[in-house]
Amino acid sequence: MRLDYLTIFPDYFAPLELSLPGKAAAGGLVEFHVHDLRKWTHDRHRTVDDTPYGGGAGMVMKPEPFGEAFDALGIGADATVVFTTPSGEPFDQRLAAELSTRSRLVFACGRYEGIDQRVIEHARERAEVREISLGDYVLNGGEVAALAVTEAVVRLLPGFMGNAESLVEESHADGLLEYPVYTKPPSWRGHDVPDVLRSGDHARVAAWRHDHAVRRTVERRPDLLAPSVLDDGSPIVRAVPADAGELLTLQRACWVAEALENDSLDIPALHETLDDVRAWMTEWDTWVVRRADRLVGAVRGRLEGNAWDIGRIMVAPDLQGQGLGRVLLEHIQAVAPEQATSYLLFTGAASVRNHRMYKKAGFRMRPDLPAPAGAVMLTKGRR
Ligand code: 6GU
Repeated sequence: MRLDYLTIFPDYFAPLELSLPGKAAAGGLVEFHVHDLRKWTHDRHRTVDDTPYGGGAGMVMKPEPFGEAFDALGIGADATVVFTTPSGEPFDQRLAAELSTRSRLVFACGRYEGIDQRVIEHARERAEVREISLGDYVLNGGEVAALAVTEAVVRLLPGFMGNAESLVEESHADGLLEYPVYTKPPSWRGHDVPDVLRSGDHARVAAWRHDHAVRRTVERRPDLLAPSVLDDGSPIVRAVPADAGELLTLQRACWVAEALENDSLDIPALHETLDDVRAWMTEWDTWVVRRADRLVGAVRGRLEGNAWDIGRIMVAPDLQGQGLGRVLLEHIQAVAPEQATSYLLFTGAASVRNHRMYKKAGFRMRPDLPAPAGAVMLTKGRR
């Protein structure tokens, strides 16, 4: 693979000589060619930018130096031109793998407010073009992004890695984050390696690793997991601030039955204001489910010490009795963070239907634990 870099800061690419990419170059697997874009300017100041048409802040990179560079480098159908820009498509392992199949990558590194759009249009007429972003934040220029893309791509080239297995096992290869890893010594500064990893029981080790990969992914990157879905396919998704109004309506509707069953109006869910709901949404991990655009179910959880405190399981009155509450309860347990060692919830002391559902789900009544007036606590250990 041949890689070219068009930049006004060629020094940024010194690291290509180092470490693994450097080794790949020395081994003949890749060729790096770094080009100072100013080489293709002709004025005394070697100008590469100018003010934007239409006005506005900042400077735009001029088209001519890029055009001349493409000509000089013979950019044609065998090349993929990569524009690194915060407005590009998100870079991920799948894209790295795709780029690793190309024979030539040409990185055009933007600085200032971006590159004149006609450069991208022109590049499309002579090569494949990808506009790529590292993520939702802004760097000063595309150079660091081009280096990151390079490292992710080059290490996937056949013959690059000594150990092909570590390519398969690493984070993202199977859609999960990697499990925690340990090496010697078995005990260090009061922290022990989990016993199962030293047991020699390969099946238990594999199960532990999978379990922890899933937990990490749930906690840090729930977007990587297939969403929990109801029988009809509606996904359970994280609540957004705009859901507050519908949550308020739903909880007022849902807790009337509780009030009647427990013969008390003294239930916070019935009295909260829109601002109260907005406030607790910032403190609780809240999930909602919609059916035909209507918010019909919700649940929330938050950590209290090592207990995952579950609450506000609500199902629209017309949809109760169909198992939706049970699915929401399963979901909120599944998304509990790694530190959670138990689940905790409370319900009205006279809410018999709730008691039945929670008992079926493995919760036990805990009359020994303090509960709000007229309510009873239930707990369940996490496996
Ligand atoms: Cl590719 N370029 C710049 N300038 N900022 C970024 C980026 C790229 N990716 C994330 N932020």
